[in-house]
Amino acid sequence: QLDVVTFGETMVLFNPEQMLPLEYNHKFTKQIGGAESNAVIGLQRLGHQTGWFSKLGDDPFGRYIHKFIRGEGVDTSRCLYTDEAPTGLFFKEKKSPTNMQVYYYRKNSAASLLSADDLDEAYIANAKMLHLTGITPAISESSRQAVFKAIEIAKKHQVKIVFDPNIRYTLWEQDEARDVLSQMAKEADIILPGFDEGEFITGKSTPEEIAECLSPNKDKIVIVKLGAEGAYYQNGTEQGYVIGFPAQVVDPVGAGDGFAAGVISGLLCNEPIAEAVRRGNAVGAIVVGTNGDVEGLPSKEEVERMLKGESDTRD
Ligand code: KDG
Repeated sequence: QLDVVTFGETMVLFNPEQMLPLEYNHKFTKQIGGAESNAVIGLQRLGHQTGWFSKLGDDPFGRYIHKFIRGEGVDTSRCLYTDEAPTGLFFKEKKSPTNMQVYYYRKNSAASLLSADDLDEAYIANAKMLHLTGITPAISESSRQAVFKAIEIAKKHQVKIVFDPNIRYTLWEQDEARDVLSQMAKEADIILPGFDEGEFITGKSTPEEIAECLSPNKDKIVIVKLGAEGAYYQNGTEQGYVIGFPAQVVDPVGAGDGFAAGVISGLLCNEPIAEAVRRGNAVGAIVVGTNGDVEGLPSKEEVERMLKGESDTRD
């Protein structure tokens, strides 16, 4: 049995070697990034069994992504290929340490052809948790349908749904995004919004109000990420703040996926919620120290050292 199954678009990332405007950058490092695969690669490194699938282009970039993720130990047996569209790409642009932007080349990509018919019900039914992000419903109508079909399957088989909004404002209209993300949040058991995302979805302006609005009956776990400050959590019986770890930020992209991996890992190990959130904070703080979306995801031992305050063992 897999602990966590996820699906969604993973792209080849071209990461510039120099801190320059993109048009003046001549050298790039080829890496990968995708919120869903980032999260399960993180979980795999923390010792869990996970599965990821997507529709990849039948091209060298598709094969590169597949091999990379499989190489991390993630089960990719349900991964599909198409020759009807190419694998999506994205580029980062770092003009200065605090000025970072992302350029997507993913419109009509292979992953956007993913549809509800591509889901293997038994595969999802057999997992403990289904991890979904708000990126998948934004990339195409058919992948949005796949998301809602997956939710139906998870509900039918009592698979817990973890929802990380991961809002990408460049991919869809705001009203449409709010509507779809609210529907996903209603169906989820565990919701992991960033503070701004929680504000966007609920219209509320404090972590407490956001959590209350997303789970008025307190039947869900809601964890509102507060960046460097840490996070606020609410479940059926407890709520509170967990302070973050000091971090040296080299590349903030992927921090939220690392946080999700840490929290889910803690919950899978039946840790008290505040401990699981602390684990999420630790993974997030470690991930931002590495230039890439997945390369810095830590091993279990590395996280334990951070949790014990042995920060000198870093780098
Ligand atoms: O959360 C990190 C992701 O943003 C990145 O890896 C790429 O999936 C991606 C996206 O849609 O931006």
